[in-house]
Amino acid sequence: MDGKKTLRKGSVIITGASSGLGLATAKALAETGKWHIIMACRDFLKAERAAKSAGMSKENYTIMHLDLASLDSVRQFVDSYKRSGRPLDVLVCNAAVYQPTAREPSFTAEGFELSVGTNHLGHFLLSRLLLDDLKESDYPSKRLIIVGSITGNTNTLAGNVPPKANLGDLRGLAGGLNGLNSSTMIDGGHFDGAKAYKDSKVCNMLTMQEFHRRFHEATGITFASLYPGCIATTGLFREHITLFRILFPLFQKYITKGFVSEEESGKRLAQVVSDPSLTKSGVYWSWNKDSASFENQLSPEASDQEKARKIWELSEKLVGLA
Ligand code: NDP
Ligand code: PMR
Repeated sequence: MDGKKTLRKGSVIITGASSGLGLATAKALAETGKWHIIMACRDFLKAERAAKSAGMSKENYTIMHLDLASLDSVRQFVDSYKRSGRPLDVLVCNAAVYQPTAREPSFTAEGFELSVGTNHLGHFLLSRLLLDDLKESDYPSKRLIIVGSITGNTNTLAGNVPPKANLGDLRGLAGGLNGLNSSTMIDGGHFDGAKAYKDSKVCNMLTMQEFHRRFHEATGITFASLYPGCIATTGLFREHITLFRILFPLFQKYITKGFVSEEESGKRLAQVVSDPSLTKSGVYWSWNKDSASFENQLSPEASDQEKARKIWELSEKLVGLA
């Protein structure tokens, strides 16, 4: 009898599914017919157009409003999701902003520097508030995935391109990253948009590991991060100068050979969402030249347990959980 039972569709929330990696992942999962994708996006119309142009069929996705640069919006999103009565099987924290040319910092609704506020703190609150829903899922494999990057890892060539990620003693984070009574940078230094992004990715990778240590055994949830490859054509580089946007994909394709198409990157992240063999928790996945996944090594800072614990505790205070 059990053999005849068909598995229900999995429910997966993907933040920032209106472009780039998030959209390509939504498309790849929708095409299997086995997933319902909740596209958690700040721009509803953009997301709707993106889903249509990707050829996703209506019954495979729902768009829900989420602005990660506002903790109120994160809470409202979580409330609406819980009220929808949908199970939650996988949460993918994918959205990000990158401000390499900004001379001055910008801020989230609560006054956190925008890159760390959006990429790390918004996702931190979102995943903390949805953890119970994941816990309750009866799906064969429930997962929480936080997208990381090579550029936050100083044990790689890419991670050594200045400005390098460095969280220092976390004094800026402790002060709220608001530029008033603290620096806007986690390490307390002067504002640098490119560094703030890389620092936020280190926070993403440390948060995934801290989740793993705190909750994997008790909940059975798989926590994972990944470097999807250099997807040099996405909207992430929208604020970079035109010359960079022209040369960067060529540089990555022909010189570093780290280039990956949006479609291929989407297949990689979709694998981390749904591949039955990728259930190991606490792993930072990467792919080799033949696109086979492997467990990658994080830099000393991106695997520093003490820092992970401190970031967790400071972030809890900043987002109002402690
Ligand atoms: P895109 O800019 O194409 O996608 C980012 C997504 O995040 C967009 O959908 C964007 O929404 C959304 N977003 C930004 N701010 C917010 C917000 N405040 N609230 C909700 N959503 C928001 O970039 P990528 O696809 O390249 O980036 C996706 C992930 O991949 C990021 O985590 C990035 O760090 C990671 N990554 C990317 C690499 C690359 O080479 N591109 C390499 C390694 C990692 P909108 O469409 O409205 O702007
Ligand atoms: Mg990098 C193997 C070498 C490699 C890889 C895989 C990347 C990925 N980069 C590499 C090398 C280099 N980059 C070198 C040698 C240079 C100096 C010329 C270089 C420069 C560079 C710049 C200016 N690279 C960049 C930038 C960016 O603005 C991008 C960035 O840091 O965004 C945060 C970037 C990236 N390089 C990558 C990847 C994946 C990125 C962008 C995205 C990200 O990490 O999320």
